[in-house]
Amino acid sequence: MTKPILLQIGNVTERMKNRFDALFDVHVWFDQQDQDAFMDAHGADVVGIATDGHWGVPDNLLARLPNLKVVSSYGVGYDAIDADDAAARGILVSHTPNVLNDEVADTAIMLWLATSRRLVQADKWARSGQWERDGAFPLTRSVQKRQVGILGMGRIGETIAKRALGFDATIHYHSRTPKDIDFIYHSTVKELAAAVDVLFVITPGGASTYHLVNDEVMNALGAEGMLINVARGSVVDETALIAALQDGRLGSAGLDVFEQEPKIPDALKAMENVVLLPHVGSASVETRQAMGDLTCENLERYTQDGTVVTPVPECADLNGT
Ligand code: NAP
Ligand code: 8YV
Repeated sequence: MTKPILLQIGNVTERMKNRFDALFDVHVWFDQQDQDAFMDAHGADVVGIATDGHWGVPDNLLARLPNLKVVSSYGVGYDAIDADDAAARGILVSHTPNVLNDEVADTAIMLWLATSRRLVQADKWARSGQWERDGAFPLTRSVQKRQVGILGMGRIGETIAKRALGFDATIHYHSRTPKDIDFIYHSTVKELAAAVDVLFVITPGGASTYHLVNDEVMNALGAEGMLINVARGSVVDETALIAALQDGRLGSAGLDVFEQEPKIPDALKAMENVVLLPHVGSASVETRQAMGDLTCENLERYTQDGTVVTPVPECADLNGT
């Protein structure tokens, strides 16, 4: 029997590839020399897409795949997929929530500690011999007993908050809706920023959060304030961030995500009060394996009973109908 066609966008691990191959005839989108010719030959037979949070589904692809039924994305953030358009076309989109909460929260806390205690500069001081030449490394700022802000009190936001409690933090947050939790709610981002020492950004990306952290928010965070972004580069106005750091209106920043990944502005690279990571929030062997497994399970479940394990909210009503 011929297998249904799965279009693979982006790279997958060997373990994922083997699971895809067992059920599907896999075609890799970026291997196609002539993508239009591929569409003419196979577009009508593509039933599934496997993709990730970075590549998502390129514009207009959904419209060119009339029999597409399921999209399985590796990663929880799906701002690179037009999920409303998919739902309107009856296409089920799945993602990988929860399995990465701990890893991303750990990365956020790591950035907070590294930025506050100047880990990168201290390491340089030790290995360059500056300790011997110039003596003790300058004192840094403590992370204990801080006012901690979470912008986006969802699955990962709450996991960051729990970890921050271990440093005796007072937790403040903003989301569009207050949650049933015992932390201090602020109805605007600016009000949240004004109340805290460190602001963790962990909302989804996309139009509704575009430049939510703007010049006003950075001014409210202030000259001693710290911004940690592990959400999406689009949530923070990067030009305004650079200006605020250069002017000293914002104290420091720890960044895992950027507006034009993998490009990082040279101005940020030059700053000593900034810690930079190359979008590695979930990037441990264990967590990436769990994300890969869930990406496969969503497709496998679809072939068994037409449902997915973890649909995105926009497609929840389609799951099982
Ligand atoms: P989640 O459970 O859906 O939480 C998102 C939170 O953001 C919710 O509390 C939501 O509450 C709030 N929110 C949504 N839109 C908002 C808006 N316009 N203004 C204010 N708050 C808003 O999602 P999650 O699983 O925690 O993941 C969050 C995001 O983290 C992902 O979408 C992804 O972009 C990012 N992420 C990054 C990495 C990395 O490697 N750096 C890894 C994983 C995830 P309301 O709906 O009440 O507003
Ligand atoms: C992944 C992420 O790096 O889950 C997300 O939203 O940003 C990360 O875990 C990414 O999705 C993989 O492409």
